[in-house]
Amino acid sequence: MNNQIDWSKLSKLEKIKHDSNYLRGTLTESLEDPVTGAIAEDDTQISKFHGIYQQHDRDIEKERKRQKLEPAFSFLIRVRLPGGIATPDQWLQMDKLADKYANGTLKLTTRQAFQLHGVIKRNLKTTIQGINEALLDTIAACGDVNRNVMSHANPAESVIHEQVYQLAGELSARLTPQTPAYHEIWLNKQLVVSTKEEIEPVYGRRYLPRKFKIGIAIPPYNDIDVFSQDLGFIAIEENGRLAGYNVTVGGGMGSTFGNPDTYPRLGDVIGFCRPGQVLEVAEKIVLIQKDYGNRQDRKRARLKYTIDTNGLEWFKYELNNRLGYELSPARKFKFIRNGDRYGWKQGPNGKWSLNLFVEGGRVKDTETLPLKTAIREVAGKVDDARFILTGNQNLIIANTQQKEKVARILKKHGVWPASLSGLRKNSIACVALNTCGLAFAEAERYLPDLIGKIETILKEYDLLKEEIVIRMTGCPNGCGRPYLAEIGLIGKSIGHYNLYLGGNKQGTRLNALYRETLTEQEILDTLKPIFADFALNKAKNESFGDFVIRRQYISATEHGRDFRH
Ligand code: SRM
Ligand code: SF4
Repeated sequence: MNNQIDWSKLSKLEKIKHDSNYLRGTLTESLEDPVTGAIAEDDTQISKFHGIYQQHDRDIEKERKRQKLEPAFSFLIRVRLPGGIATPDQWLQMDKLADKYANGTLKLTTRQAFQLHGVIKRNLKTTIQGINEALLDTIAACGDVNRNVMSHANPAESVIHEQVYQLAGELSARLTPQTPAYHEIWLNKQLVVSTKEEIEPVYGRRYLPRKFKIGIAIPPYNDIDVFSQDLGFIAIEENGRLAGYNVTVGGGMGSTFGNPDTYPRLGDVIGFCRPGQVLEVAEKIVLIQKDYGNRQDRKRARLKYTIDTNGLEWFKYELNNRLGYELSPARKFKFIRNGDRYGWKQGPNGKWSLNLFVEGGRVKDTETLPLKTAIREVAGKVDDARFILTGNQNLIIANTQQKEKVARILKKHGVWPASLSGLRKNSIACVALNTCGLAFAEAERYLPDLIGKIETILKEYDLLKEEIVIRMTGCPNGCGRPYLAEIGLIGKSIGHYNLYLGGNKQGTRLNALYRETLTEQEILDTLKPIFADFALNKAKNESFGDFVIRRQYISATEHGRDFRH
């Protein structure tokens, strides 16, 4: 088999995956090497499938180089959490691990997962074992496999929400790599596998050509940005029951400056399937991508390019063929927004949920806001609560009968009630510096300040309450889904950002480049006259993203292929 593959034609990673013996690589040896804080180069690729990225502290990289030291290596650990729900015990364990082995913070990601940053090599195994003690794992949180499955935030809202959450777990289980490597390397366990074929029935030796993402939305809320997913399911409710799901394919945000062959793209709705068909539909779509995805050029390897290269009709034909039946015609649906709904809500079961804003998804204590301490106290004292990570990097303390107790604790720490502008409430910032190796500019550490400056302008025009979706990333990879924002800011170099306008509140339209390589002052000077115009001329209930298109500041982007940086 090995000698039938012409490796010279394929991306370097294909051989690394193939030769890794189902994701073992030389990770065990790398972890034992006392000479360096890093792991072997090929292992940095394999470790991703185990939810682990090697990084280094970019704030001090020049100084370390000057001192002829190796970079300050540490690791990011991403915990897989389908549908984003943790129990109080799980929250407490993650909180403890963050203090003991990581940088003392918890990052809630845009895909409803936990991240720990700054774990050094000799603590990696203990930290993974600690995560496992809380019945959580990090398998497939990263790598060329299906990633954390997203689902509409709060299952306590209705029976349908609960069904969708269950489905997220089932999809995740069906598409999780089966190799025992994770258990062997991190948990010192030997699992019995009888035949080679059994090892990876879906993925095979080389796994997928690239990462793969699935999300499920329940209209009218699109809080998982379903059109940004490789594969999306839109729950269709009829007569109070879950009739099934519309299927979307080919969404994705990543792109590269100066490479027009790469672009963000919205998923296409290709039909409808019944609840009992979802797992099969998902698996067949993953298999099409496995067989036809581009394994030469990783920049063109996502499902969106497989579809654009071969055509949507080809894709549907291929899918129907593999299923042995056709998807039914898509049903009607309507989204009204992709943001979170803050504040207290009572579910049909009488229990309460509180959606909190977590700036940049970073749970930490600062001098003015002891957020981490406050949530730890809630987790320690409110045993019936669930902790739900939203796709907007926020947190829902959910489904509790102890509303007063939660409110008292959060008030004591000044966490809730909170007075926030409509802009800040609808903000997302990716991690970027100092940990992300791909960042050209700041995002999480900078957006809060920039928003403060924009708020001063909004106040002048009495727009502070206006809900405007703003998203910033430190590079065009799109981890904060900035191409769907009404105001998107993407880092070009330290202190410089491209400004994109014209996304909408429903997450159904890509924005477009408005101005390039702006400094902070230029961003403010550019936005100010548009806000002035908006305050004066906006139609009733018109959102900022729709307004900039109507007033021709920018033309709507019709298809990802037309998107330009
Ligand atoms: Fe992402 C790579 C962080 C959601 C598109 N992403 C990275 C890495 C791992 C950098 C790297 O490869 O070395 C970042 C680690 C930074 C750090 O220090 O933590 C990183 N991505 C994140 C997170 C933590 C951003 C956040 O602030 O929440 C999100 C983790 C989600 C999770 O729990 O799994 C995160 N990344 C996304 C999303 C949004 C989503 O999935 O809904 C996208 C856009 C959607 C998509 O995939 O198209 C996204 N990340 C990327 C890409 C571009 C992929 C592409 O098709 O080109 C990269 C780079 C790559 O894969 O080569 C990337
Ligand atoms: Fe890093 Fe770019 Fe993703 Fe931000 S968008 S976390 S800078 S890869």
